[in-house]
Amino acid sequence: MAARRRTPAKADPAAEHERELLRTMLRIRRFEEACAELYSATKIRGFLHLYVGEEAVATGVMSVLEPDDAVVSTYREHGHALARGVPMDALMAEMFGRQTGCSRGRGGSMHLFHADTRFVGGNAIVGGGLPLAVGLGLADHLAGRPRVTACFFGEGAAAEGEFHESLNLAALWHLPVLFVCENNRYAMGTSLAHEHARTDIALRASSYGMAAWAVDGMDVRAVEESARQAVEAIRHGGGPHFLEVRTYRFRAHSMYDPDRYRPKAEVAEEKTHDPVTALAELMTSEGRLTDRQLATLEKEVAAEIAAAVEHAEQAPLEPVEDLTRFVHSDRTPAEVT
Ligand SMILES: Cc1ncc(C[n+]2csc(CCOP(=O)(O)OP(=O)(O)O)c2C)c(N)n1
Repeated sequence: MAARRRTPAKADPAAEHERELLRTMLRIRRFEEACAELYSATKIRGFLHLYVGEEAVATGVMSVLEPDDAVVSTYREHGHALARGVPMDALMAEMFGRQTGCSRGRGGSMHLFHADTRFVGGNAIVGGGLPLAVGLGLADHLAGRPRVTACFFGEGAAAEGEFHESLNLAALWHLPVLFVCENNRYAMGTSLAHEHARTDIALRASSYGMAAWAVDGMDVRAVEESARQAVEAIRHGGGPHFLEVRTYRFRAHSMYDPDRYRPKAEVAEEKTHDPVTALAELMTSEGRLTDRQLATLEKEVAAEIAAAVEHAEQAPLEPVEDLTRFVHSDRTPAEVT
């Protein structure tokens, strides 16, 4: 990061808010880096899809949601869960497959779930979350609840039938759903232009008659502003909205992927637009973040991650005799919603 100005930041709410955005992005970045290391150490097993480079998307969108809103996610979801407020201890324990994990160790990285924050879950099926979001939106619409469901998915999902069915019904029934397409330009090893006849995803969404636009996903303030506009409109009866958030993943698709399909120069160039560094540098240059504040932030995040790893290491596995528990819910639909 560039040399920092030494002027102390004044106490002002806007600066305070930006520091919280920075904290959220740093928590995601450092959590993901820790997961990569723990995966190499075989502490975390199974599939692991990291969100490094895309932090501004989850951070900007979650920032404008209310506690009663719902979030539907993908298999690249640690960042969504952290930004939504799922406790880090419960996330790391889930990575380790432990009983204190947010899905009791039964879901792992791709199936995080947390009822308290209405984090309705990750989904291993590309596009699988979109119909769920439409269902949640329909339930809220019919019950007259002023809630929004935010649905995250990659641009790869826009090539799936579920994408079109979901957008069509959401528009037809005027449902309170915010569709957030995280366009990182690659669906595994397949680039946008190899997969889509039209690469303008927002334009495609707008053909269903909903407001849809593209936003720079490396700029958390731009993402937040777009999400705020969209969510306010949805809450005031504006029907579904669609954000195509243009971003880039800095790491491979998953820990199994040798990442041979992207030119190294392209990856290097995209890394110069790092959303975390960009916000820190901007705040510093505008006098809203000091060296000391940034160092403290990093220290606090590192301590939180160390505590989460310690918690996960110590937490028990589910006993085998509990294997069939929770297979069927004993809660009524009214209790669940
Ligand atoms: C229905 C379905 N088809 C294929 C796959 C295999 N698959 C897993 S991830 C992925 C790429 C999806 O890319 P995108 O939606 O752009 O999200 P990203 O991984 O870039 O975040 C594919 C094809 C799957 N999980 N589900």
